[in-house]
Amino acid sequence: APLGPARWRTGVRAARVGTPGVGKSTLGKELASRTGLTYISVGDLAKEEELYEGFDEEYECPILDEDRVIDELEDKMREGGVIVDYHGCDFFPEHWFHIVFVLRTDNSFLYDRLESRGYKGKKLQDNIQCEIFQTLYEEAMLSYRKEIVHQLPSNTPEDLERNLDQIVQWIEQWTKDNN
Ligand code: DAT
Repeated sequence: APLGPARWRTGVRAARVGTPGVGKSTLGKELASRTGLTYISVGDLAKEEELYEGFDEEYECPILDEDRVIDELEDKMREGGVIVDYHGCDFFPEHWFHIVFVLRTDNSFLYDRLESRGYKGKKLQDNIQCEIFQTLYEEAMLSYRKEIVHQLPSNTPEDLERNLDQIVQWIEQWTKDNN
């Protein structure tokens, strides 16, 4: 049964991070439709509001203006009940998040996903390396208390289902403990 909004009156602020292609937005949209959480994709927000401060020629992508992202999100964060997606999380204020989920995908799966998204050459290689070296997991562990950082495997549709259940459970527990 879908969860009613009343069950989701929560102040929780969760982040979900991971290398491009691990499944953040897929999971985010499902989660938003099953819960009352507000789903915020920092990438989409930056695109809509043009929160950029230049262009990276090497990676052919705009450079995020982190300070303006933080300003834009401040009000929503104060309200709570949000889940924020971005590949990294080291520039967010530490107090913003009660829980940080790091999605992880094995190389073979990730390679195919990024290739079919049109990534190639250096961009493809660097993103695969980022996952191999667990760069974003380590970044999360350095930026937040270790106890709030959770890794979730995201290889198969079964993983997606399990992750949804787990995240819902963690957030329900947090809400119980903090009301
Ligand atoms: P991200 O938002 O992290 O860049 P995405 O949600 O766009 O990633 O997912 C990239 C692709 O992988 C997309 O085609 C959906 C697929 N995918 C995501 N999670 C998956 C999972 N757990 N099992 C199988 N495929 C998945």
